[in-house]
Amino acid sequence: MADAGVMEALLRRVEKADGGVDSLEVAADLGVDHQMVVGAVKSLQALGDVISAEQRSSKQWELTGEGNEVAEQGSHEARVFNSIPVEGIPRNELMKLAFGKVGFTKAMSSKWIKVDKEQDRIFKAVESVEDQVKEKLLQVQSGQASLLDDKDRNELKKRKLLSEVTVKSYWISKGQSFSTTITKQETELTAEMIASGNWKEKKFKPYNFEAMGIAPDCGHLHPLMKVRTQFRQIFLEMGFTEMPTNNFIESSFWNFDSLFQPQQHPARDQHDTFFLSDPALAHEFPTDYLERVKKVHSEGGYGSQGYKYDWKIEEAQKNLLRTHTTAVSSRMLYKLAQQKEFTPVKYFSIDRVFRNETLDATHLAEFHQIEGVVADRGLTLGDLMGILHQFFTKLGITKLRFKPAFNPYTEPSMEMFSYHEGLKKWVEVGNSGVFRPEMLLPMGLPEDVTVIAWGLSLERPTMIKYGINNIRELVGHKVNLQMVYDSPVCRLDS
Ligand code: FB9
Repeated sequence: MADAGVMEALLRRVEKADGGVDSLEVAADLGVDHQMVVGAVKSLQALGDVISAEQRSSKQWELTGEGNEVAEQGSHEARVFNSIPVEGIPRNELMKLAFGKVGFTKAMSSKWIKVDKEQDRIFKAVESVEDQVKEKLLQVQSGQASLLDDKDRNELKKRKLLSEVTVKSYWISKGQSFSTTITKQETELTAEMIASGNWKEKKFKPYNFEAMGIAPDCGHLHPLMKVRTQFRQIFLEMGFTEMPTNNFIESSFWNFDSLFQPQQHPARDQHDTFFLSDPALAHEFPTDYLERVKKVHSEGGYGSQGYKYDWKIEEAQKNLLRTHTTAVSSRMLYKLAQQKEFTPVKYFSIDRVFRNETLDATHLAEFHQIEGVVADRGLTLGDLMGILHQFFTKLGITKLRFKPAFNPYTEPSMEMFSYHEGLKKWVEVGNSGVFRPEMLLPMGLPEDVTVIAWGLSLERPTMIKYGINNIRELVGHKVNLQMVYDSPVCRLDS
């Protein structure tokens, strides 16, 4: 709020003025800085339609720094004249004075001084002089620049004692609700005002819809969670149902055996998997299903020769931190197989998985796996390619390539690659495949049902979308929480 005194003084001048007043003149009248009057204008405008203020530019003559010095101490030539004693002064001594050179030239041209060449001394040529330059500058300083003619002003401008500046000011006139008294504006309508009815006499501050809201002091979603929401939305609009993934701990049976991953597979040993010490073993399995899994691993079946090894339940009982969400997919497909009638399904999951792997700038011992699963009669690799194109297009990825790969539980399998315009190279964007019959048939699914599935991580797209290079800037104890607060909303398709 501006100075109330200046505001009231301004209103009084506007009231008396015929038409309006200029803010520069008001500032000169009140002897205050122009910015004080501008502040009063802004405050009065905020009170409603008390005044009307139009911004305008005008040219104004102002003294330069040197001009102010001359107005105070006299022109160079006058100061040279006044510094010459009766007996004269040696030329070189005069030239040592700060105003010597310019003053000597001007005083000579005004015939105020003369030079004795033999002695090289300078003498006064007249009794006294009138310092008109100083007088003119004092006129400008007191706001009477208009008394000078163009010749004078240009001469002073040429000597860099005067400059013409553009000054922004306001032309202030009465508004529709003009008043010389400043009534306090209410900023809120209270119950008391309504009950008493005295709101009718009050003035209310107009609502400023342009004002920025106060940042709410609230929680902030981590970028991973923002990206997860976007992926979840993509799956939901594709008709997928989210799987229940609320069990980080899994048995080796569901994480590996049910996926036809043999018990001697390297991924199943300590250096790739986190096994639990307590409770170390799981004990509850569907017994008839477990027997079929044991048989398909050790003897084969369903047209497969199996792995021909001595499958051990003790290995299947080992509890671990799930290494992929495909363990959940397996549980869901087994449950689906228990239905009397098979119905096609589309499942997805996005949740944490754990791998005892070498850590680096983009890999930690855990990540979020995104997985899509479609079960229907007669699905083919072409269906998988088609749904992958549809899924990745929603991520803004249109250039997709497939490369043959291997997974223990899918055949055929493919890695997906996308051309990254920024990096100018093809980057891996996931893995996929058709679940093997040795996985599906022991569950009891009909022989003509095929299941296609794919997976990718949540961290990789998040790091790319948010421009984060080191995974430790995204997750872990070193994360800068301000990054979380400041992270913008996520739009995957743009
Ligand atoms: O996510 C990965 N890359 C990726 C994904 C999306 C993306 O989006 C761009 C912004 C638009 C960019 C990159 N990858 C898979 C590829 C690599 O990052 C890879 O180095 C790391 N992989 C993880 C596994 O690493 C141990 C990513 C993770 C991954 C790999 C495979 C699966 C899931 C996650 C799977 C599967 C699967 C296969 C068949 C059936 C069911 C599931």
